[in-house]
Amino acid sequence: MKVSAVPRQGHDTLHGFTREELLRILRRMLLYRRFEEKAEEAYAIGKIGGFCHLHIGQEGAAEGCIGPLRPDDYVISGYREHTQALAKGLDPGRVMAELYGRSSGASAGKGGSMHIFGAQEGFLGGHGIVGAQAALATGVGWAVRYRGEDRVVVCFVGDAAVNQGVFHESLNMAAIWKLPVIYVVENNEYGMGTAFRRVSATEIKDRGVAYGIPSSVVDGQDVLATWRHMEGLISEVRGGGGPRFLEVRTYRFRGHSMSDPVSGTYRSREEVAERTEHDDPIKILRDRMMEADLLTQEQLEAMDAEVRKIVEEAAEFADRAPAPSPGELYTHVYSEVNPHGRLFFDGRER
Ligand SMILES: Cc1ncc(C[n+]2csc(CCOP(=O)(O)OP(=O)(O)O)c2C)c(N)n1
Repeated sequence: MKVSAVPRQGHDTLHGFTREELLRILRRMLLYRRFEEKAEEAYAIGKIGGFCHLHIGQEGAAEGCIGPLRPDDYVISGYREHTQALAKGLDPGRVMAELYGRSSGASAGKGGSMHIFGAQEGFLGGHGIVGAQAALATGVGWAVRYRGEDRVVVCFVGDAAVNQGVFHESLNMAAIWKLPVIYVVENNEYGMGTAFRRVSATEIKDRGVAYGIPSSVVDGQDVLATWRHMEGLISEVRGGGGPRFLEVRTYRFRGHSMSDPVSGTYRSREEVAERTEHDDPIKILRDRMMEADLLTQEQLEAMDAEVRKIVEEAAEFADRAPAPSPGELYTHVYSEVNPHGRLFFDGRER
């Protein structure tokens, strides 16, 4: 059985990161993992309803692609976006409260798991229609160019989205207009219950190549390699080089959503167990740091206790807030942009 999505190159190196930087990256990935484990638990006892797609196993892709961005860059994603929202700087309490459907949530409790927004943090959702965010990202990229800014837009889609028509139209326009967008395809090998190899005649990165966009592949379970690779792409795009296309090879450790089985009929339990054992981005970084004497078991335990506390506080924050009031049905419906390009929601500037 093929264990690694791509050959583990450079796993013996720490890619020039300092000990402090490595600790920060590990701590953040641990936070994402514990946050989602808490969401899993809250879903099981009915505190979270509706759809809930966990990102467990894919944390390296979130941290490696978002970590090297500037705070004023934009990220836009699909429905498997909890950890990406956290990586972009949203407060864990506001994200958890959104999952709980509470008024203190990032989208005032009206979006739920699939529709997390953080306008201040440059996190533009959270979208439930597969591939739709690609068109929005192209539009945001166009706006960045129109305003003469040097921000970068990172658009995450899943592997199933690359067969959507909108994805192709978006890539073509971005290439023609040389927009500052990095299209990141998180290839976790399955779209719901369908293996990507069964529904595509070509490799994922060929979709970028088809539109003349420089395209590459990185091992998303190696957060450090992903981070360094993204740094390169970000500086090319910020420098006016036009869009980039990146396939991040990863693996989903849980079912498609909380209401689906972990393996189902489309993959075996053995495959999931094998990949969970060998391809866990957190374990990979932890082991490399320990081997290099940059982390002790005690430090790891202290870090884990610290992030667990943050997650517990996030859940308590979510529990405390009420559901949105009926009047909230009439807010956040229309927005307006004034002639200076400033964005208003309900009369308040965002
Ligand atoms: C346009 C559209 N078609 C179908 C669906 C139903 N649907 C929800 S998730 C999903 C699979 C998407 O898989 P992928 O893009 O690989 O992302 P992943 O779930 O693996 O993160 C499908 C088909 C949808 N939400 N939108």
